[in-house]
Amino acid sequence: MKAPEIIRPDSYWQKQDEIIGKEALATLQLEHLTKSLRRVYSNVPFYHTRFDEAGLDPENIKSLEDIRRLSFTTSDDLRANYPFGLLAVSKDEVVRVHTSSGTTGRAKAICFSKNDIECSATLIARCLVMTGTGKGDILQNMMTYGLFTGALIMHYGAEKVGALVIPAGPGNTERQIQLMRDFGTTVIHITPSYSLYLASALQQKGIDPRKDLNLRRAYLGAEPYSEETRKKIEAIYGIDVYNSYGLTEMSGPGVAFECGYKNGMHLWEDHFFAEIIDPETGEVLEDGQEGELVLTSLRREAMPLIRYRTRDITKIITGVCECGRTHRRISRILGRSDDMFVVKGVNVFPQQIEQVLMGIKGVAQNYQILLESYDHLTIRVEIAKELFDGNIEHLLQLQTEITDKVRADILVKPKIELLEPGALPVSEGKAKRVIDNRTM
Ligand code: DLL
Repeated sequence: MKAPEIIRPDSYWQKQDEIIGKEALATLQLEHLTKSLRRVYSNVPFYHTRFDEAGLDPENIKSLEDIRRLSFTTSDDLRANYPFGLLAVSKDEVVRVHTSSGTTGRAKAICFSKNDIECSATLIARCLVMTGTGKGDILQNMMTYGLFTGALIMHYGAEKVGALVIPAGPGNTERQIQLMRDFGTTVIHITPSYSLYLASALQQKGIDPRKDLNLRRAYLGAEPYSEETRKKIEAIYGIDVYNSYGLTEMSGPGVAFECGYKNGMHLWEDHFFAEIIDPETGEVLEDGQEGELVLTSLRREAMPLIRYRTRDITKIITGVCECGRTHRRISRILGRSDDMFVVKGVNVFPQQIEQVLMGIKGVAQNYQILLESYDHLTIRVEIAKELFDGNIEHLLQLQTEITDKVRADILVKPKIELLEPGALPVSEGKAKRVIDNRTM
């Protein structure tokens, strides 16, 4: 595979504040933050009370750090105010709603004004230009169209840069392959888990994506995945894979995105103010320290959120990126603090296990983590078809290799079950990797 193209910010995108000095950025952030705080103070009773409780006057904001006096907004606050409780504009200014259901409980509804849609499409356009997608590209959008932001927000941004968008949605793998061949798809937007499944479907049909398709790059996001998974997908398809991060609460995809250097995701700080906190104490951490990402939307109109706890664990990468963009980068998301599980007293993120599995030769595309008790962990792993050739020695060796490598990484010895490809359920949207059957 040839080295990815490095796209430097050009003058058009500089106008969009893609490249901006530290001080100019801080000034811009403060200006937008002040506007946002004034809007929510006047229009959202929930925030009005919060400001009063903290003794904070939005007319008197002197620095970005002043918002540290406010307590965090959580997903419970969104649920409690469902559907319109946090609206900062009148209802007739709202042109769209997206929801995010999370793992438990009521949905969280996020409203968009016309300008919110325009801003999110512009941010996606910035991400696409940064990674080389534009006029002449054919982008097959395999994310779910509907209440989920994944497909629609990307769709609007991709049209903005002049790409031809195929609104395929996920699933119906036969048809996906047909579309890719008929239209000569050059870019796919897809979840990591579905891209792995699609790879095995292509293999089964004897299609070599490197020779038989026209693909050049993929945008993968909406769920955590490891660097090993990226490498695996890049090798199978012969393409560049870029990590894309976002959440409905901040308008969906386009919050942070990798450039050609693929070394962390540029978080668009002219639209979002980022803090990393200790998830236990809420204390704000220094750049480089790992913790939970907290975001404040600086330019959303319909439903700006102040100090929103994303639950995503990451860190700010220190230093400036070689591409020249000044927006700070966040590292690959390690996992959600609520995905973390404890086995034998050890904290484990599913992604740590994925990282180990995807680096082992013979391991195929799908796996599942089964929790039956608090001191025991079973991992079901699909392995390459050829390994089921009747040679039990090979299987035992692979089982031992997986057991040892996982234990070395997470410090807990797992039980490994080897399965044929296709044995585990396939997800078209976000994958459910952990089955937790434990009772308290
Ligand atoms: O997943 C938005 C999105 C769509 C992002 C398509 C990228 C591509 P939600 O359904 O609200 O929105 O889920 C947001 O998904 O808080 C993370 O936990 C997780 N997530 C999103 N992108 C990544 C990523 C969309 N690149 C939640 N790596 C977030 C890891 C991710 N986790």
